[in-house]
Amino acid sequence: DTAYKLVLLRHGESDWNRKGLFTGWVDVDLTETGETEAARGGQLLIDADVLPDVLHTSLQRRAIRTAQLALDSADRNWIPVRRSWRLNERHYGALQGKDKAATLAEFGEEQFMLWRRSYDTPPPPLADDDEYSQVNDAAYAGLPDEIRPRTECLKDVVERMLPYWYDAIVPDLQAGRTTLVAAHGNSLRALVKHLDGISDDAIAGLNIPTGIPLLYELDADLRPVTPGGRYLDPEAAAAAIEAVKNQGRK
Ligand code: DG2
Repeated sequence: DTAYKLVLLRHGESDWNRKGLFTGWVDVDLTETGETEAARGGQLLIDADVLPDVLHTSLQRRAIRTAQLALDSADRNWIPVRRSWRLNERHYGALQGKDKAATLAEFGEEQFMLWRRSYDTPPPPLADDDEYSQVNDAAYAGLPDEIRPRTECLKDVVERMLPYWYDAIVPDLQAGRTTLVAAHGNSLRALVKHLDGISDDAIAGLNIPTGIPLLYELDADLRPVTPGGRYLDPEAAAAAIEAVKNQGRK
């Protein structure tokens, strides 16, 4: 039996998704395509009659703006919002700002996929003086230096995301609120891994498309009623998942 409704939404296409660059914590904006995807995401919420009562986002503009555009088209601009660095994209370390295709060509398939999809191999750390470092970003000024990431693997993301899940999101669900989480490819992979109990190996094969709401109906124990949830546009999701999988390849 469904007790709770949770909607996961990866931001729409970003400038760097379009350009094929590793993004991570770099605060890039949406493309026009991304804006359209986001607004359509809101329409899909209306069509499925899944209207969010509360929103959680990362601190990154591509997720924040996607949620705004989706809620605007769903006529739910007014719902309360909480944001946390714990929903940020995985910090991509020294890969931030690098071209995915060029990285694949330089390091080869195995290393490339190890960095993109292995559970516990982080890319090399990003230097604090790198132009794509966030160490001096005002958004993270409140974070103690020792927990401010310089690189992360998915395991690191699971570990920093779960406290926010339990402390901030679960209480909203338990209060009966339909809860929208607007975040990123890898921070949502971390959450889906937890929800569906996916193994460290199998999570490598899971990809999240941009801009298509993924509805999880959860039972009273917060277990998915349908494993994997349900994309509100399954056909578009299937095509977009293939595109994410093949990033960096011509
Ligand atoms: C992408 C994910 O994150 O890239 O950081 O480049 O969801 O914020 O666009 P997002 C990035 P992959 O791990 O799929 O290469």
